[in-house]
Amino acid sequence: MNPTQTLTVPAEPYGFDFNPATCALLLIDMQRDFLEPGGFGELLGNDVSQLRRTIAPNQRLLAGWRSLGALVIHTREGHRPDLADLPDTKRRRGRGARGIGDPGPMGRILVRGEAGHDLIPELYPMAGEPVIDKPGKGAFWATDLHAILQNRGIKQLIVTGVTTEVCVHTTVREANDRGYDCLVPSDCVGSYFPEFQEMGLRMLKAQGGIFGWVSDSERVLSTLAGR
Ligand code: TIU
Repeated sequence: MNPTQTLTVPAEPYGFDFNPATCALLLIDMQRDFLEPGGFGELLGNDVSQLRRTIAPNQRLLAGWRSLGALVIHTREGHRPDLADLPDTKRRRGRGARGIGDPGPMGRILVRGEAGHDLIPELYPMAGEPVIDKPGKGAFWATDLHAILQNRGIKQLIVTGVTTEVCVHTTVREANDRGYDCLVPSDCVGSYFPEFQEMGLRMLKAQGGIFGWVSDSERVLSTLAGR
């Protein structure tokens, strides 16, 4: 990587200038319980195909990003087995038959160390890629993500993962308030709800890019390849 190189990805509301040496790819919560048929997400009645369509574009983007030697960070939403980091408000919300910490189709729901909490095999971290365990929707709250980014001199983030309006949005908003630029590739983020996908992306780039930029994996990869 050339530390002085500036690339521009075609994006909305305007081109996103970045340098891979100071930009990280942040994959949010690509976990089995959210994405796999038979997991917690589907148990709640959600259509996981809306999320699974993000797997292939994320694989291509991840491969391209790794080939540069640029920083990749993964996150997982979940809690300690003793649930000491689970706010009572979060535990009670939803009022479903089964909630966080209860036995689910792939182990205890959203509990660290359980099969459903793990990242999907298609996007599994490589050795050396930090994995951030987060108890909230945002990746900055109660984690060491900000410290890791500061230590690596990261100023910008390409944020992908699930779900668009929940953990991706919360993380992008947290990142903005901490001074990071965020680009969101639309085909690499997914929502169980098509209308939230559309509005979530529109909200990011409205008002001149109030929270950041929206592009897609093909435009990012073309830019990296110099096409
Ligand atoms: N990762 C993430 O977005 N967690 C969620 O709970 N998302 C929902 O859309 N429910």
